Amino acid sequence: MLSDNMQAALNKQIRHEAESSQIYLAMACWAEVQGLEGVSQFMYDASDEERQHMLKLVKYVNERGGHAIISELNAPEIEFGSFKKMFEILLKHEIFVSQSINELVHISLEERDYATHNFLQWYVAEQIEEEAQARTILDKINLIGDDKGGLYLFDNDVKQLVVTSSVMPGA
Ligand code: OFO
Repeated sequence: MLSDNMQAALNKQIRHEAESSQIYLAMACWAEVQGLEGVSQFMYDASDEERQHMLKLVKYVNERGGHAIISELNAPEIEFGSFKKMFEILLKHEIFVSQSINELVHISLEERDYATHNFLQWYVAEQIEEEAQARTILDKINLIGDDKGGLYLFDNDVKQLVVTSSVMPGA
């Protein structure tokens, strides 16, 4: 059984994951309108993944005798100005989510809720991967600068990232 404190914190995370999904969906739309197919596909996939992260939490809360709360969400930004800016926002957002997961881990230890502590380890690992991926993409963008041909190659590169991660088991 979840403590009230643990349940409230997990429900807050459900909202963060749902908001992440909306943020990446807005980024997918912006990239699609700009004509960058690879980046847009990457963002559509990221949005789907975030929804899965949310659902995993929803199921967990309900399974542990709690009640997962589906709440209202903050509207995401819809204009990003540049790809660099967009991926900077993405990295910043992932760092925020990592901090929020850390806070949950902290609460699980305080509450001596070792089942939740164990459940959260998947999120800890996932956040490391997502932050690293965002940093790699930003490094590439910084290498390209304003070069149009580079941007085309970058889009193709990101498309490959999508293909690789959907082929990788458990990714
Ligand atoms: Fe849910 O992993 Fe990113 O935010």
